[in-house]
Order: sequence, then C-alpha cells, then structure tokens
Amino acid sequence: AVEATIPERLRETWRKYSANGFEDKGGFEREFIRHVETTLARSLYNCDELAAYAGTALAFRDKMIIEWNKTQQRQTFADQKRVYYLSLEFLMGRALDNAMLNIDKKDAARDGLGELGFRIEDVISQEHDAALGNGGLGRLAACLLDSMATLDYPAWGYGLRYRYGIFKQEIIDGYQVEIPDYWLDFNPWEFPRHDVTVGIQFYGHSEKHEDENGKVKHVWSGGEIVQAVAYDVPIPGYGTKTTNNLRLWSSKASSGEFDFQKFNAGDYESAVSDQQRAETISAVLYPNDNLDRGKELRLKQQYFWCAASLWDIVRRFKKSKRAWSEFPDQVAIQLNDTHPTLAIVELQRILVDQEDLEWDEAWQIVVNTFGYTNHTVLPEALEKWSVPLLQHLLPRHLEIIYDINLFFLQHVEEKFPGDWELLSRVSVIEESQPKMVRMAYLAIIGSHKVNGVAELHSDLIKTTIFKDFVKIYGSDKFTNVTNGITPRRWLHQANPRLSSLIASKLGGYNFLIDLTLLDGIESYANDPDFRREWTEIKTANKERLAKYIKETTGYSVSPTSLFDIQVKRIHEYKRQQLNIFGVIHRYLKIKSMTPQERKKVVPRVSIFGGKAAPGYWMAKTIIHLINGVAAVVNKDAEIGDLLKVIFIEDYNVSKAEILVPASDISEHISTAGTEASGTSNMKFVLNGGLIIGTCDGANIEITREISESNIFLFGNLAEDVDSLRHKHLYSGFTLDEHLHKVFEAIRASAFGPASAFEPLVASITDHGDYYLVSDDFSSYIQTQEAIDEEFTKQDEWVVKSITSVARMGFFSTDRVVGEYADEIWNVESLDVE
Ligand code: B1H
Ligand code: IMP
Repeated sequence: AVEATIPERLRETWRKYSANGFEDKGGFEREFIRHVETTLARSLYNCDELAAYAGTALAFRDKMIIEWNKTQQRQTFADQKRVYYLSLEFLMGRALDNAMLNIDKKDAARDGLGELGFRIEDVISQEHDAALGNGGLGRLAACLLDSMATLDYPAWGYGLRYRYGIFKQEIIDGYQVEIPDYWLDFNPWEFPRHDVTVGIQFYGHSEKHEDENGKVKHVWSGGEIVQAVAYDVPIPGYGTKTTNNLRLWSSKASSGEFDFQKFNAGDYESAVSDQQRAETISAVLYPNDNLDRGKELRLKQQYFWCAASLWDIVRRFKKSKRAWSEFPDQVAIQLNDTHPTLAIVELQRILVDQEDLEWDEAWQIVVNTFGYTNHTVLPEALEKWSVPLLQHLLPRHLEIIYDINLFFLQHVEEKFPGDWELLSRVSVIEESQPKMVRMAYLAIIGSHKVNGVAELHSDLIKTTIFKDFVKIYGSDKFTNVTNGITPRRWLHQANPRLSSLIASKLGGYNFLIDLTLLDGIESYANDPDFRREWTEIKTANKERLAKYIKETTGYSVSPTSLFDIQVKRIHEYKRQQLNIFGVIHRYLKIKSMTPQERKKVVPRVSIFGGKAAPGYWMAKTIIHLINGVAAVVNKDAEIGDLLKVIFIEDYNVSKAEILVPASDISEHISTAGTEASGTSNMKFVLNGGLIIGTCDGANIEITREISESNIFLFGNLAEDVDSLRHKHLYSGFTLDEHLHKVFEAIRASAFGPASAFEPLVASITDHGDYYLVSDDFSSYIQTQEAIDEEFTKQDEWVVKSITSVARMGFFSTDRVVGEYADEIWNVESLDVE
C-alpha cells in the first residue's frame, strides 16, 4: 500500500501549490466566480441569490478548511489533552455570517458581492438553519463550541447528523402543524469522511469464555451491525486561526454478505428495507425539550453515537502509543446531560473486554475521564431506560451497568452500614415493574465532576434530586458553572450597530473576546449623545422586526409601542399561559376604560414565539389560545395600537437574531425552581432589553450583576413552591380575582370556543395549579403596570438599558469554557503561534 503521508523530499512541490483561499475583495470575487462556474456549474446568466449564497459559502468554506487542516495538524503534533463535548443537540443556526465575522472577511464579501449585484443581507438569508436541537441545551452546545475555538482549546464536538432537524412550525387556524425539516439538500458546511466509518453492533447476546490462562472473558456476539459514517463541520474561532471540528455521525447499512444473500435469494425488497432501517437511526431529532419518552429508537441513537465517538477517541489516543493510565491526561469527555451516559459504559467495555484491563484500573480511567452536566430537575425529563429494553438491545452493557451498580452499592454499604433505604434510593436500578436504569445516577457514579448550569440550579440538585450522592461522595464532586452565550453571535452578528457603537467608545472590538470590558460603557449612560444613539439603534431594530411582522403575519405594529417578547419552547413550566392571561387582563382593562383613560395607556405589542413538542397537548392548547387572543385583539378597532398580539411562526436561531435586539421587555417567568438557567434572558439583556422575570435560574445572577433596580422581578420564591403546591391540593385553592375575570372571558368564548381552552383553565382551577399561575398572577400584572410606568420615563429607561449591558460581562461562554477547562477538564489552550 502507498504511504498516506507525502515523503519529505516531495513536500516542496506540495507546498508550492497548497490551497490558500482569498484575502481581499478581489480574491473573494475570484473564488466566488470559480465556485459558481465550476463547483456549481452555473454561469453569469443564471446566478440567482441562492447560487450567490452557495458561491460565497464555498469561498469561505475553503478558507475555513485550510485553517481547519492546520489546526488539526497543530493539535495532533502538540499531542496535549483534548476535550470532547458529547451532545445529542447542536443548535448551530446559520454558518455563513458567523464564518465571515469570525474570519474577519465580511467587508471583503460585502464589497465583492455588491460589485456583482448582490446585497450581502439577502445572500446570507438564503441559508437554511442547521437546527439540530430543541432549545437552550442545544444552543448552549453551539455557543460553547464557538468559545472553545475562540480560546484555542483543542476541542471536538460529537453529535448525530440528523437528516431531519427540529420540525418546521406552521400555524393553521391557530393550531400548530409540524412540517419535516429536510435540511441537507445543499449543505456546504459538512465534509463526509467515508474513510472514518465504523460498524456499531446492536442486539445479540453476551457470553463468558475462559481463555488459555483461565481468565474469564466476555464476548458480545450476534445481532446486527450498522455503519457510522463521520461528517465533519469546521468551527472557526473569532480572531484566531483555530478552527475546531464538530463530528456528526450518520447511519448507513452494512453492505455485508447478509444483504447479498437476501438479494440473491430474490428478496430485494427486504434487503432494501433493512438498509432503510439502518438509516433510520440518524434520521430524526426527537422534538422534545425537557421530556423523556423512553423510545427504543432514541436509545439506539444514543448508543450508536456514543459507541462511534468513543471508537474515534480511543483510536486517536492509541496513535500516541501511551499507556492506558494516561488516557485521562489526554482525554476529557463532557456529557451534555444524561443523553450520552452510555459512553461511560462503553468505555468500561472497551477497556475491560477489548483491551484486557482489570475492572478497577479501567474504572478509575473512566471516572477520571468523564464530567456530567445536569440541565434540569424536572422529573419528567430525568432519563430512565427499561432493563428489558437494554437487555435486548445492549446485553453486554446491561451486565456492565449491573456490575458498576454492585461495586457502587458495596462502597455505599461500607460507608453507611445498615442503611438499606439509602441503598435502594441510590441504586442505579429502580425496582419498579419493569425495572428501570436511572441514567443520572449512572452519570454521577461514572464521572469525577457533576455540574449544574446556574447557582440556584446547582444548589437545588445538591439538596433535592442528588442529595444522597452529596452524602456519599461529599460536596466537592458537585460544582456550578453558570451558563453563558457567545457575544460574537449574540451581539456582534445579531446587532452590528450596537456592537459598533460600543466599539467606538471602547477603542475597538476587544470586548468581544473579553466581555468584562463592557463595563467601560457604563459612564456613557450620562452622555445624552450616547443615549440618543443607543435609542436610535433600538428603534431601528424594532423597525426591522415590525417589518418582518408585517411581511409574515400581515399585522402592522408601531415601533413606538413597548415591544414585549417571550420566545422559547412552549412549556407549562415556562408559563406562556401566565403571559397570555396577563394580555387578556390588559385587554379587558382597556375595554373597560373611558376614551380619556385610554389616552394614558402605554401601547404594547405582545410577541410570542416557540414550538410545542408534537405530543404535548397542553402546550399546543397554549399556542391555540395565544392565536385566539391575537385574532380578537388585533382586529378590535377600539383597541388599535394600544395592544397587539403577535405569534411568530417557526421560531429558530436565525429568527432569534432578529427578535433579540428588538425587545424593550422580554419575559423569563418560569415557576421558581424549574428553569435550570435560561440563556435567552442573557441574550436580551446584552442587547439592551430589560427583563421581567421570576427568581429562577440565571435571572438571579443577572440581577446580582446588573442590580435589582434594572430588572423587574416578581412572584413566589423557589423555597415556597412545595408548600404552595401542597396547600392547593390539601387546604383548598383560591383563584386570584383578576385571573377569575380572565377565565370568565375565556369561558364566555371571547377568544374562540371555550371548550378548546377548558383543559388549560381546569389545570389551574381544578387540578392544583401545579405551576402556581394563580399564586403569581397579581404580582405579575402589578409588575407589568410598573413597567408601563417606567417606560414613559424614556431617559431613565435608557440609562437602565445601558447600565445593564455594561454589567453583563460575566455571561460570556468564554468565561464558562474557562471554568470548565480549569475545574473539570484540566485542559490548556494551545498557542497558535
Ligand atoms: C434543558 C433539557 C432537555 N434542560 C431533555 N434539559 C431533552 C432535556 O430531548 N430531551 O430528552 C432535551 C432537552 N434542556 C435546558 O438547558 C434548560 O431547560 C435551560 O434552563 C438551560 O438554560 C439549558 C442549557 O443549560
Ligand atoms: P484524527 O485525530 O486521526 O481523527 O485526525 C483528525 C485530523 O487531524 C486529520 O483529518 C488530519 O487533518 C489531522 N491529523 C491527524 N493525524 C495527523 C498527523 O499525524 N499529522 C498531521 N495531521 C494529522
């Protein structure tokens, strides 16, 4: 076979002709035209905006891939510890604008496209979002990748290459309808690596054999093999040459003898359907946010992805010919929630069954390698897999899980002799019918650090769901890393004018890589010129959103109104119902006013957006009600501009980039103790919007940073939730009087047939109001009134806005990645020079 490496003596020739992309406008135009003409086989007679997008993307892709190659070589040569971020979701959004800004060639592209007759904004908006995620958890993964590359960490993401990302939402007659999101028709950002392919085994059985030395060996045989093919996506850092890798696995049937036997036997159809079954594994993202449904195909996805990723990581480690004991010095694997917990079991299996390590030695390596991030305390989201299902799909892994549990329980018993209740509480196996494997417990036992994603959340996991594990391991195993966002996408890219105004005062864009520098703008809050420019930018962003609303919904909204935005997944715990009930209250109040009183009303646009999981009926009812209210309010001539209600269809990352810079107020109003962190709260404040929120998740730390006077907090505290819930159920429930009036209107069919909304009303009046909507209602509407009042004092409002932005430095994912690197991964960044 020919050596893969070009011999030293031939490398001069190679280097002479090595690809080098473009540097300036002319270079961009040359590369653009070359790609349109040859890669795309189009010409100057048929280059539409889509082709212009493709040509631009390909020109930038070349630039990125050149740096990607160098980065990978540099990291391979440096041979230092790498981070692997395992996540079933990467909610990347669009890549082109981000690539232009991170590589710092947007101006060249703008000018070049301009000379060829295109507007850069139109070209950028041709791109289909990469929507391989549900919400915050997936977008956090994307922000962390951006920061890891920007900070020059040798870091890879591993995920699944879903053929269908999160569904596209359409609203038809007020109802959500789901449309499949086939997004791969043209995706210039991925590179298939057919040479990086591995067979992943499922089903079969596990047997014990004795080898010649009498040692017991476990062999997993039989079953079926599905191929995992790697697709690589380059991740450029901002202001650095580092370009990291996101590796996504795609499933493919094995073209083994098996198929040919069927084929030759004339069973062509079944040979093809086997193939389709294999390809189903990576076909579709499960569209549930904060909900576990225990489907077999989901478990197959999890193992397929974990096994392929570990094969790749272990293969790379073995190239360095180090001792196994050095594995944790070379490899840090972070588990994004419990979805990749099988990676723990798989590594133990590789080390013990394939590499012949002793159990204890292997286990020490495993624990030192993994870190686990918990993202939720909601019971319905805590993953459990049935023992019979695991037995069927992954027989050897189930044995290993039982052994991990056995050794763990022995350790617990030694420490707490005779505490049988403790043993059954912390057992990985829940003794239910059928028995279930508790994935979070397995993840804790198999990791050296467990972290929550905001201070309150990290405290809650230590005192509630994982309390016993704190007792067993001590509290040092548990830590907090408060979430953040990347200021590149969420300030510089989404809000270029604000970014540029800030840069003009701070003497450049350094704040984009050290967000704490934002504090330098605080003093400009006293500068009337600065305040005027600040306000102009907010108004321009609101005008852009108003235009978008007009184009997509037909409704006209006035940019001088107060824009109140709640965009996030629709969930009872996030309480969009509280918001829409508040809107109804406002509507009824305005209706009851005299014309004279109405003159004092602060005009408001209530904007909603978000997807409901297709099987989450109550969430769909909330969407239906919002649209019912919008239909009535928006055509009520008496109301006019005083109140408008808008539902933005198909909320996604690229729409967030329009919405986030355009808020006056955004809503983060989850029942206290339910939202682990929230990250859009940070995005809105960083863009100069104020927020109304509960004392939950990262709202608490945002308040600490920007001060209580710059945020509108309301509602009950997390510590009071349990007793309120108990009270509802056992000492009677009293409905808030204002909410009662709102329900009267709904029941009188003011917003569509009452029967459609009855279950939503009944969940509060008859079923214990689990999310405390009634308890928080009066405090919510009072706070909304305070907001109206404050909004009329425009000067004070702008000062709050500027001051808040100046104090948001803490919430960058650059800080987050630094904390993970120091406290969990123990990795260092790699000097690019
Ligand atoms: C978050 C999820 C989640 N927490 C299960 N948990 C899923 C759980 O498909 N599933 O089964 C999908 C998603 N997502 C979110 O993570 C939290 O709710 C937010 O508060 C937090 O900001 C975000 C990032 O940490
Ligand atoms: P992997 O770690 O083997 O998956 O390699 C990832 C990428 O790193 C490859 O596609 C190469 O671009 C680069 N790479 C891996 N090994 C070497 C090496 O020995 N020299 C230079 N580049 C390498």
